[in-house]
Amino acid sequence: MEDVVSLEAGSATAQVALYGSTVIAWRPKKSTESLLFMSKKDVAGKPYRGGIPLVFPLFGAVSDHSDVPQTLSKAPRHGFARDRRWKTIDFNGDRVTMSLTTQDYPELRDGYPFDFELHHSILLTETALECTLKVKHLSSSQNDEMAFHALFHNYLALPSQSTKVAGLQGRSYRDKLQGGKVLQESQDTCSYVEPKDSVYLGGAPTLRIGEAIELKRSETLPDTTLWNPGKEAGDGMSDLHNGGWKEFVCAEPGHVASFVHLAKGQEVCPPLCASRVLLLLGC
Ligand code: TA6
Repeated sequence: MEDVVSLEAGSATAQVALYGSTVIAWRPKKSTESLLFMSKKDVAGKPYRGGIPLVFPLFGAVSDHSDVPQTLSKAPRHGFARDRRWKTIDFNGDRVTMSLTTQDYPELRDGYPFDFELHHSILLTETALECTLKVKHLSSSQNDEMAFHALFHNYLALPSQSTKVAGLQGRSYRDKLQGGKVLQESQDTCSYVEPKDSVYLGGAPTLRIGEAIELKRSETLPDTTLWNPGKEAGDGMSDLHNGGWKEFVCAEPGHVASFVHLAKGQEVCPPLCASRVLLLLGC
């Protein structure tokens, strides 16, 4: 069975790895390079350092949060979704849907006591990449209410280190580099001569990264994490090539400031759309 599904839409292409259902490349029309950063250093058995890893059911580590339910107390850092081989359940040239279920991985119930199905659908058009994550809490579950975080951990390739991320001015954010202190964003956020690890709270803003990428999302993904490790942390990462920290910004729409709670038989479907605004490029 192939490990990567290739999508085409006109002259646009994308690749989605079955491992983690991770989008590992996206070339909108007229792009010669992928707009997603991928580390040149691969470490076997570790989730991709790049592309669009899926974070589910926990963002960060248990110790990062004061409100972690008992059912999530054993969840690994950033959850298990990015660290399992998903199954392709539908494919049609420009779109693919992959699933991750407790039916395929019953052992997941040991650390996360629910019956659930995740469906990750990726739709490619000539100028956009739309990722939709559907979370279904199955009626057969042993627990009534399933709690989770969900986030698309986008690694966006930076054309230059002066690239700005626009759209967060005036918003409140939790600065993880200052112990989670809540601050107010005073400017369009520049990248990335300084490390940054900030969770912007609520609002589902549309962001613009540089002059080519517009990042939209649904109301069900109201929070936004911006992250770049900076030189010291970046040079210490075993799965990041030398200087790789200068080549990306992570702009991550998610529901991570609080947990989503799903009753048995319920589902939620938060789409993320990273679109390329061609008119800005005069295309
Ligand atoms: O999304 C930002 C963040 O939570 C940072 O704190 C940093 O740890 C990053 O994720 C990468 O996490 P990972 O587990 O993939 O190394």
